[in-house]
Amino acid sequence: MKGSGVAGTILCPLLLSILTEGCNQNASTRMNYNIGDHQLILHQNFLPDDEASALLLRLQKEIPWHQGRIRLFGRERTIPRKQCWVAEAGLSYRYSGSTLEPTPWPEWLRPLAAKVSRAAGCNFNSVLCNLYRDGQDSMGWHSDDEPELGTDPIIASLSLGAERRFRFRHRQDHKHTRCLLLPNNSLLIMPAGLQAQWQHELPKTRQLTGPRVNLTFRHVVHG
Ligand SMILES: O=C(O)CCC(=O)C(=O)O
Repeated sequence: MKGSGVAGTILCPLLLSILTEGCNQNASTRMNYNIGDHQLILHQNFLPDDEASALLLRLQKEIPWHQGRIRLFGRERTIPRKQCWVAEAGLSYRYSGSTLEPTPWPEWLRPLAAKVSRAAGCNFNSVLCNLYRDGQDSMGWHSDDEPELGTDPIIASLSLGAERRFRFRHRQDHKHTRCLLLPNNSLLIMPAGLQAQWQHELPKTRQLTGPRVNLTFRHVVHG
């Protein structure tokens, strides 16, 4: 009896801390969404909670963010967000009349790229990092179909921070739309073939919205 009392005193706090730890960690889930003939996968709670929070802070602090300019309908304008193109040397990225020169991979980002590559079944060698400071930062309609991504690229998009709406519209019929909510710590996998038929956008919102970092992992086929 005496012995079990001592064991109980030791075991109970241990058991309690294991159980509480379990409760604090949101379970990782995987959901499928159909857009036309394409099946998108949304992993919620892709990373352990504390890892996701630490990563969001580190990305905001350590990525060399800049607010670039693009050419749209013949006019040059400042983009409504900050961005950084991270890739191996020589892999530049051209879109909307501007060229993004690669920032070398920070060592601390490589394990995440490997984990995202495993989840998507694609060997990503580059990532476009986007920082949306608040609800007025956004990204307009486009497809990720630049020639350097090859035909029918798979794109994996990790969202950290504020939840935002993400919209799709069919390239031939703009009235045909779909909308997804991208929560904190979620990974959206856009399958091969989607970009050729659908565009996507991250619209502005009037709601009070904190910062959000989005990482879209890509495979560049030539430099
Ligand atoms: O921030 C997002 O979720 C969208 C990013 C995006 O569309 C892109 O990088 O091409």
